[in-house]
Amino acid sequence: MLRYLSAGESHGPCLSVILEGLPAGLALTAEADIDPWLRRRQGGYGRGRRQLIESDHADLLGGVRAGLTTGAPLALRIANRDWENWREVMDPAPGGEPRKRAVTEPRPGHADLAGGIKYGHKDLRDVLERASARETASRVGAGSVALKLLAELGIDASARVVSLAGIACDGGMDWSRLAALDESPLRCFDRKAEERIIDRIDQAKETGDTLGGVVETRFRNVPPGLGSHVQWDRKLDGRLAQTVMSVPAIKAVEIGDGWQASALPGSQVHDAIFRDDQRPYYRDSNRSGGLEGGITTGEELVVRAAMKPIATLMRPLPTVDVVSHQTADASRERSDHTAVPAASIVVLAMSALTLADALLEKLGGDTMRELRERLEAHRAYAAGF
Ligand code: EPS
Repeated sequence: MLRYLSAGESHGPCLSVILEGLPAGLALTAEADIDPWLRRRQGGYGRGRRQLIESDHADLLGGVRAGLTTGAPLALRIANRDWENWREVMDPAPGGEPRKRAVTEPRPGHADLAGGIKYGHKDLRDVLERASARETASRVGAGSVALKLLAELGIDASARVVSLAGIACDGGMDWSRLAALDESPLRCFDRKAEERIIDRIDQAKETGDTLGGVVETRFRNVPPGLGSHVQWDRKLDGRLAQTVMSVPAIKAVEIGDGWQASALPGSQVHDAIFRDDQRPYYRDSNRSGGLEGGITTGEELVVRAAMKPIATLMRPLPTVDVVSHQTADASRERSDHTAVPAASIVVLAMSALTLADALLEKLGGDTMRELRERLEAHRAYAAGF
């Protein structure tokens, strides 16, 4: 229903994004709805110097007039300011050899070697420029529009870091303190743990190392009945796992109590069902993370994702040069020491795109008015079921 595509290299002129399938009549401006999310993605303690160069902003190039979506594909452009410094290296015009700033020493853990073999590039820059996590700005550009759509329909969203470098900073979810996440350099609620983690990031900087972590995204006031149990590719848990796993460096995706549930008996895992005068159906726990049978239950949707440490190490691992075939140190590109806080925003963006897709699939509608009316009718139906 909602199709998202992007193009663009890390040091090319820009990232280009197309988002197709939006209803007409969604109020949208880059300044109010997209740029604040782009800024959040750029932040976080442990980011590298590139973020001092960039100041991400989305130019709306199609699909919006007078502040409202028209129903046509939305086109966005996010410029790379660093392009000015890379014009010669990234020039698309035919050029001579040797390539400028060619990379021949693949980084273990990055797409460099696998992508080089696959596409026949001995200059691994032809791989790394697109594999770079710069691409995640496109995801957040598109995801922020999905977040706006969900917000207009009364669905709230949150994204935070729950552990970094193995140090827990969960602090429990608190919807009334979302603003505190914007003030936290690690996008977490636990300020004590945050200090310890910042020390750990400083140590990693000194030793030329990188750190991973776990992020969590939640959606509240999700209607029941999105996704389906009837076919493998329609299950919403599976669809979320795919979109979230596609975020660079994400190595595991968990819905609700996921891993922990595998170790407990069923009586301590499943969420008993209740009904009373005030509430149609409800649970007093949400270990399922708001999904049963690949369908939303109406409880909070809870998705966690584990990010591995970034593959670019200032104290590099051994590798093999793809031209000389000699042992070498892996290439060193300027990079981040950790990007887990940024990843929380990217995982949120991808989850929002998937959830908005499931919502449009369930309710259809070419205009916001149709969508609102249908959602209201669906909520009333579910309450009376
Ligand atoms: C990245 C390397 C760094 C990061 C980049 C991801 O870029 P550069 O080589 O220009 O310093 O900053 O992430 C971003 C640019 C971004 O906006 O998130 C990599 O190799 O994956």
